Amino acid sequence: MEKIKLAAEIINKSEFTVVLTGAGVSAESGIPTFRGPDGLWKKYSPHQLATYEAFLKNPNLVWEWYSWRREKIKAAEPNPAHISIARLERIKEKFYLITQNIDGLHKRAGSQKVIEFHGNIWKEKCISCDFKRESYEIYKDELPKCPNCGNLLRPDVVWFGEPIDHDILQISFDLVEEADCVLVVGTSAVVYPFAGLIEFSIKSQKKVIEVNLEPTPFSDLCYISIQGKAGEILPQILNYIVR
Ligand code: BV8
Ligand code: ZN
Repeated sequence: MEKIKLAAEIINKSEFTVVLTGAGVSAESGIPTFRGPDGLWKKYSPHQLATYEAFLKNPNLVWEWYSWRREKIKAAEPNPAHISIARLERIKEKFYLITQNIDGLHKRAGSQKVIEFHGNIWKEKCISCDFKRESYEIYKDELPKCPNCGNLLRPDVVWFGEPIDHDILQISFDLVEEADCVLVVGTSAVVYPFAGLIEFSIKSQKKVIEVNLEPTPFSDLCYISIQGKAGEILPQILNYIVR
């Protein structure tokens, strides 16, 4: 309990709070994480499927995987971790959320100041022209084609080996630079450049508070590291946040 009170005290004193999240924040909504045993889909690891090469080689397989995830996400609800972060946004005057998650559950929980660092699973773009759209389709056999040029549409997410949008990268590092408190929730912190935001926060002596079921490469370097379920820990922290 002491760590929870201390974490709340730091957030209460914080002039500018930034929250960084990963798949662990959606685990209690039934969304498989990447690393956990449930991260595997049909023997494929996410790293094998979340690449442009994999898509060109077998677009049906990759779309089958994203359709499977769309179905899970459609059936899911934001959990108390998402809701706590949305509440914190309404309490803290200067606040921002940067997530690796493409599931859109933060926004469904009411978060507005959100950067989707790796894109959103409900967005699609053409592999050759600049056509983009939002779609809630679950593709079975027929794959989505571009109404402009007829080429394949792909999920508008960032795949391994692909750069993060330059503006998103710049704004995200600027936000972390301005923050005095960084709350890191449910990420294994191994995928870059997102993990670079955590590294930068620690190096520039921000008050970094980590909430994770397990230790991560940064746990010992954080100001506070709280081990537990985000859906249980974050509501407890919110209980001590002054409105
Ligand atoms: C790029 C979108 C270059 C798609 C994703 C530096 C060092 C080493 C490697 C690299 C480097 N720089 C770049 C690389 C390569 C690579 C990378 O980082 N590889 C890793 C594996 C080593 N990075 C890239 O390829 C990036 N692009 O570098 O481009 C470039 C530059 C210029 C020009 C050309 C090219 C792009 C990376 C983005 C890939 N896309 N997602 C999709 O989702 O389908 S990454 C994807 O995996 C997620 O978005 C997320 O980022 C990552 C998974 O991590 P987590 O979200 O943390 O999930 P995970 O399952 O791992 O962990 C869950 C955690 O939650 C655990 O710690 C668990 O304990 C905890 N937990 C579980 N339940 C709970 C909980 N915690 C609390 N409560 C619970 N209930
Ligand atoms: Zn097109």
